[in-house]
Amino acid sequence: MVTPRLVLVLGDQLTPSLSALAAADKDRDVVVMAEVASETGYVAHHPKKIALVLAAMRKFAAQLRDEGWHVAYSRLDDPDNAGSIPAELLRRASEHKAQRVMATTPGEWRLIHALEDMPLPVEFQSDDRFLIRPRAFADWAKGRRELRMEWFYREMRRKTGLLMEGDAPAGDQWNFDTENRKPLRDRASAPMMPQFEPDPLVEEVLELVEARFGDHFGRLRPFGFATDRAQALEVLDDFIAHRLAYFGDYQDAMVTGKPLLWHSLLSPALNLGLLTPFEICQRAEQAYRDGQAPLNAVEGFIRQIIGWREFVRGIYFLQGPEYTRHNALHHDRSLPPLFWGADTRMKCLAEVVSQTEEQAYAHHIQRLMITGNFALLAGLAPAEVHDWYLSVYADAFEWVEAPNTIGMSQFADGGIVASKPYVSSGNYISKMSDYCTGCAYDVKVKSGENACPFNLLYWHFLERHRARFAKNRRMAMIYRGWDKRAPEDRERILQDAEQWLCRLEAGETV
Ligand code: FAD
Ligand code: DLZ
Ligand code: SF4
Repeated sequence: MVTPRLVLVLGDQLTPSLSALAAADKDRDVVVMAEVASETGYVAHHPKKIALVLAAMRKFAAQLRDEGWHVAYSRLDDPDNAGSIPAELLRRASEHKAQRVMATTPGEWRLIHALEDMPLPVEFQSDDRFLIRPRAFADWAKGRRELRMEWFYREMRRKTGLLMEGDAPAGDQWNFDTENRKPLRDRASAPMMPQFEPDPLVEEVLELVEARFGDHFGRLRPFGFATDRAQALEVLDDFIAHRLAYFGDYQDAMVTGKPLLWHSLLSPALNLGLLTPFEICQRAEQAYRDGQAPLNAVEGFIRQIIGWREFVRGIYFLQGPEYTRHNALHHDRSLPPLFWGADTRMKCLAEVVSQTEEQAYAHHIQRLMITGNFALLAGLAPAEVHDWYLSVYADAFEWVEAPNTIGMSQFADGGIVASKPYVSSGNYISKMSDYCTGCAYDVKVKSGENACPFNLLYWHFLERHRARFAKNRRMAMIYRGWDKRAPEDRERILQDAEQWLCRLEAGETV
């Protein structure tokens, strides 16, 4: 008799064409899926995120069984649950007399190492749900002085043929960002988030999560995420029909009480594997070819997926497991309680944090230019900022979260992902959002009690990192402008910033 092999399917590997499944034999092998404390507990995940992953895992296991697979599924509250992925594999191995494990390489070094350290041999299959493999990314990166997303993206356009007319980009331009990024003044027109009523399976998971993780930051109910492929396809259809056309125009806009605007909300389903990146991009391209959406929107959207998403994954694997510990700017201030919902007078932060608490979702500019911008300006410890982003968003998996946080947002990698830090004063926030209306601070005031903290901290940041950034080609002009201001003005702003940071550290409501 041939011994079975175990086929590991992780919570973010819910794709029928997964490489480990493709290499397995339905009649011989046992699929192992496990809800385990080590995965639900490596950070204090938002309850909505845990519910999303567990519900989608249960539905996917049922689908595999319907397709004839033998699935050994462990629920979190099974009395025999061994508590971690390796321990569950060992338990299943002895139960089924299996001697080998087949796995699609996990998206996190922590789990890769845990599998490598197991006393059972593990055969890794590369994760071909992505458009480029880590080794091919390393070849692309080799010998380059700087790794810039834009050059990588052009290669990916050529490789996939997306939005190409022969050898040339559609519209004779690779990137249409200059036509994008308009502020939104008409709140009423912003679409609502697509939501799904929990079915009995989801409801059972919600009850489990409520009982075990009810004390984590984040509201579990109402829960409306897509938890299976059919629902994920509905989100995609809805996006293509109603939001894609304006995606470019309002990509950077932020509006109180409107979390989604014209964004797709596809990252949770995409990162779990319910949808594949290529099928999403093909649908977007088709909408352009059919005249349903303009090129600036479709190009901007496809760039996020075949450009940024693939690029950051390449960086994660290229940089290795130490990447999350980088702290190039030596920032060490603790994450203040306002990140966990404590009162703040800053309306922009209050809005994004409370939206995050409710939805486990914030769009890119909210993450980058509100919470991320503040964390960077205030000198918060990048490792704590990384843990926060990894826990509070439903789409957060380390391969994508870490390069965005450590690299793009916190510049803690010293410029591997971003060529300059993403920092701004309140002026940008005021231009792109309606947050400043009704804020206790005044965005137009540059110093003193009422001054917007982003105005104070922006110059404090630039001054304390002058040695690093003054020579940066893209920042030299900002320093020149600052240096031309009256010395007493500069001194006042820096002192006010210092005082404000002291109040933040003292735990005052700022
Ligand atoms: P849309 O705006 O509709 O974009 C479409 C798709 O493009 C997204 O679904 C996503 O798959 C992809 N995409 C867009 N921007 C990026 C990017 N910078 N990196 C990778 N993919 C991108 N994204 C995650 O998927 N998981 C994370 O944990 C995550 N953490 C982030 C942390 C920080 C500090 C920042 C600044 C960004 C982070 N992002 C992360 C990127 C981005 O914010 C989210 O992908 C996006 O907000 C998801 O919402 P959406 O699906 O509506 O995106
Ligand atoms: C995020 C997550 C959670 C909350 N729970 C589980 C789980 O119980 N079982 C599982 O297989 N996967 C889970 N995941 C997803 C993993 O953490 C994810 O596979 C790794 O972070 C690699 O990307
Ligand atoms: Fe944020 Fe400053 Fe605007 Fe207040 S005034 S919402 S702190 S940018």
